[in-house]
Amino acid sequence: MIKVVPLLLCMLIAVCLQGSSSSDSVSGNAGRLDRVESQVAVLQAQQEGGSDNFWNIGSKFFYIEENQKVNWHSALNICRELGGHLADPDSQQELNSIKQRLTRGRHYWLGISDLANEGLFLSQDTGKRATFLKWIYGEPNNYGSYEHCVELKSQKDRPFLMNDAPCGLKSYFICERE
Ligand code: MMA
Ligand code: CA
Repeated sequence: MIKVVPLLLCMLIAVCLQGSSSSDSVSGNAGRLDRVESQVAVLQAQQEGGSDNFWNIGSKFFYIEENQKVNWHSALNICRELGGHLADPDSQQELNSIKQRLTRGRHYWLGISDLANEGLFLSQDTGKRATFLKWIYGEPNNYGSYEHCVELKSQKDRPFLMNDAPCGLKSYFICERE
């Protein structure tokens, strides 16, 4: 019996080593790591953001994530897990209320993209054309031809306005709940 345990351990290690040596499994591990990372991000947002941290404007509730930067797709996922969606402000009044709470110099993802159709910016929530777009002068410019996700950013002392940015970029984000 005493000799069986090390033997079993050796077999287990051999199987694991064999598994992880193929390139398939390397990318599999990367995928698993991504999923673990995104689960951790959700847990963190749930803990810090919880349902109580949504604040009210009119008939909507907003949550501003200021503790972790994530790519646009993770931001989508986290907002869903919090029971809402990545925000798409639909009036100047709403944008003004949100702007007051943002931190200068930071970038925040919104739930708007032209991933499906270059130049056609859709609300992720409705699947329809975004009704309220307030671009920084010169935007959207699809800089480098890979900017498909919309963020709020402020330059120096200018107000927060929209910019198209690479979806893989890690930024803070704003969730919304009806
Ligand atoms: C950055 C990036 C772009 C934006 C330009 C404006 C250099 O790229 O934020 O999305 O359009 O700045 O100069
Ligand atoms: Ca841009």
